[in-house]
Amino acid sequence: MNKKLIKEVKKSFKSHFKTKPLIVFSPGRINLIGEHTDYNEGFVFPAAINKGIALAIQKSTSKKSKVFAINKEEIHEFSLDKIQPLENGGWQNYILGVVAEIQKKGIVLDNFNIAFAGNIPGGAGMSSSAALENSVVFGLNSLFNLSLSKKEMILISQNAEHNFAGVKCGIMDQYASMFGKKESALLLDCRTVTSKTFKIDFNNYKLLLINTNVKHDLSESAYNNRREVCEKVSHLLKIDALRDATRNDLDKVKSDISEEDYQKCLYIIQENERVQLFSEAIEENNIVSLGEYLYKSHNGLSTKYNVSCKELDFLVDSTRENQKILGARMMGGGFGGCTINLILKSEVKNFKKDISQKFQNKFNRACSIYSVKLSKGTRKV
Ligand code: GAF
Repeated sequence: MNKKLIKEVKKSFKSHFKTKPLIVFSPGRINLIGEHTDYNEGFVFPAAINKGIALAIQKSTSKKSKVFAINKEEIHEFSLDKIQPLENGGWQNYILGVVAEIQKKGIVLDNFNIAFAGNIPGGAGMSSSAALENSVVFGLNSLFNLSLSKKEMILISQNAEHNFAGVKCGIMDQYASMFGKKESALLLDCRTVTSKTFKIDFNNYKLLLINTNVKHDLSESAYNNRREVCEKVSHLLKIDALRDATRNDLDKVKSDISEEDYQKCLYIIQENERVQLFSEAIEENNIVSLGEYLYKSHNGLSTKYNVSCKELDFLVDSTRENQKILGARMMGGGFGGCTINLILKSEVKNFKKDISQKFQNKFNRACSIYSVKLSKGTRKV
């Protein structure tokens, strides 16, 4: 599948820019567990997948840099001086942001051309934006021999997201997309930005993603608002981040904060613990408890952290009575996107048919279902 994508990008670049490009593939990600814990300096458990962005890049002698978004059939041309975010910029801002963040380091770039295309469904919570940012920074690093380390590159990508897309994201998506390993997930400590690799094999079970195909408005402001709540309470507790808090600590400031904020912080403390328990269960090959943690995570995200929506809740609730599904939860930032399900391999076909029908009947629109392979991170191809 990616071979076709890469071929298409190469061909399109050559026909537009008439030179031979360097090609980068940067994957999207899934997250087994640990949602919204990354910006609390906690733990997350993501994996890079076999869907992503293919990007072709080469130096240019013209006075401007040009980027061709193949899927959208849109070209953006810009000068490397005084780069600013575009007011209604979508994909353009991820690219401009990466370039500007590289320049902030005092690095002088020459003009370049890019063509890119992707196969990550947009708005699905599978980090197409991190994949795009990483592909650009990785491509520029290779093209101009910038000697940036992978860690420097993901921080550039994250800053691009903060300053050009306006989302104060954590480091999970950029890390997973850059450092992903084949057939593995990464238990990432977002404080030290280091990870432990876990080979993933769920015996007779597999992961299945179901996309609600909805992305609700205000998801970005709601995301930033969650982060502000966490930081406000950390400040009150005189700690760097909620990673350092226990429920006991939180109870001591309960009367100083609203019940909603208390519940949100409690969710973070509990989710962070769950990531640890989940990784222990993987080590013990205790697949049944993995499913239980997924449900607990969803309950917390939905009722305490308040980032689910009716479509996600419906998908998760529809699995609860099915003995062949061990667990499910919403994945990513929330307010739409996908659920991740741990399902008996032999049940996949039945379940797909059943849930598609139920979702259609309930919301009068289709959901989409994907199987993904856990794959390597950003690389030259
Ligand atoms: C989004 C963000 F980009 C991540 O940093 C993370 O916070 C995630 O939402 C929620 O876990 O994908």
